[in-house]
Amino acid sequence: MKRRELIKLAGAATLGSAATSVLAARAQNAAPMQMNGEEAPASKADVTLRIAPVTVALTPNHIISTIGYNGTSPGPVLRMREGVPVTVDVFNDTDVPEYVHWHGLHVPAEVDGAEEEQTPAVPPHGSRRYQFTPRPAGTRWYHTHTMAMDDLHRSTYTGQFGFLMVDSGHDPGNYDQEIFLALRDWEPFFTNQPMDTDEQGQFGPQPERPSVLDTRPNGLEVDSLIFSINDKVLGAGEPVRVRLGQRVLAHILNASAIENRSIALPGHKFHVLAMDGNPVPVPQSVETLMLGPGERVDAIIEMNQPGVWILGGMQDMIRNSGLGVVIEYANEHRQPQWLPPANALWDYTVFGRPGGGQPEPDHTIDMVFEKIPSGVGQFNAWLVNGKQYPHDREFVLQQGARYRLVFHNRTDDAHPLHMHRHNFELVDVNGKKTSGIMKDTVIVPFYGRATVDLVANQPGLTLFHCHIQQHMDYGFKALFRYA
Ligand SMILES: [Cu+2]
Repeated sequence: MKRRELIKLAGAATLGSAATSVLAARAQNAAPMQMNGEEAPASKADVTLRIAPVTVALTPNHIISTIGYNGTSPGPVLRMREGVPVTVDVFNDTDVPEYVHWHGLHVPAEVDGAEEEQTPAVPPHGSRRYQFTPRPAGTRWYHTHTMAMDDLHRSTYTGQFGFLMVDSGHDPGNYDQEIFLALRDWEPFFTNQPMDTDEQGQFGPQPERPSVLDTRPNGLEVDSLIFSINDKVLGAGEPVRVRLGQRVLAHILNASAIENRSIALPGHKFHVLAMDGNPVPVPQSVETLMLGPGERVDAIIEMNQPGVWILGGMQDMIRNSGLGVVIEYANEHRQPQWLPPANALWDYTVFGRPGGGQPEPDHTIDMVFEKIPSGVGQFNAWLVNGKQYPHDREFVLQQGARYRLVFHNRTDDAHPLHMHRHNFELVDVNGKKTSGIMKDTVIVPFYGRATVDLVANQPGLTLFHCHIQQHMDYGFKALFRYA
């Protein structure tokens, strides 16, 4: 663990230096199309995305090369209106086929942006037009969706991600400032000694803990030593400037390919309005947020503690290695402060209605997740119900039916499980019942269990997977079909 402590931040010395603000990723999607020899589409698109190499200045002295959208990473914040059809032209300036996945949208498989669902690829040095009707409203995101396997310069290890805001037209707008915070790690590497960051799940019940643990040596996992919020390491970008009494609406996304993250802002609470873009039944104020890769939280932060604070990762090593942003009140000029929150627990069910109350499902599907440890220098394999992908014809949905999916996590890791093209309703987490929480990604705790209800109302191939890239690549996924 010492190795992380070696990474020192530039810290306050670089505050205010030339850098992009937290809002740098604001909409900039109307750039004129450059054709570069591609065939011109018949009509102008509403949105143009260009996949190409970009540099990201994490600090003035640490500039990385990756792949991004429209010259930046994160890509532009895209804004669409719920129910209003859009045309998106995607140009791929790289040497490999690409997909743009619209995470959280209920769109047909042909445009969802996943090879497994048979969406056509955006060919290398070519383009493809996506046309769909964005729904439902809420904080969605877009990202690449290819396999990376042992190539840490591909797929979600790159900078191909951005926010996608689908507006209903009924946004009450009861806030003074809107900020977008995408949590990231960079320069991933393989190691047999990853740092375990799953604080969650080591507390509480472990209903899926096997009576005899698998003691075979673990395989290679992916780790990182440098973190950011958006494109800046903590202290390297402009602070978020606020005034006493302001209400700040924060849209927070975990765009990591590798790990769940917990964050806090000393002296302040997050009043959680929505998870994965969907309003929660019981908005609550909490001190800590935990997000798995793919998850989003929308929260109001009441600015009522004048000072200069670090909004950042709960773990000292992660935060000190860059996962954070400075929140600076007007006329306050001290060193940014961090204090650990009193309550670090994260519990989805506090935002739901207590108890169950869902209609009885038509069918229940048990899904058991296991890891086959591969040993030093090899990659672990991941099994769903004893098999690796694709589970052809195993998960077949009848349109209109209600399915209760029971996720049994028999591994020593917490997994963010994502269902494409659908939302599901949380029914219980480790036996704690809830209702009314609609999500597209759920963290199933370490040796834990979670149950969700899925209404089969989006015909077409539907990919289900762990949103940790390496787990997905090495078997942790399944394809659902409609009968
Ligand atoms: Cu996983």
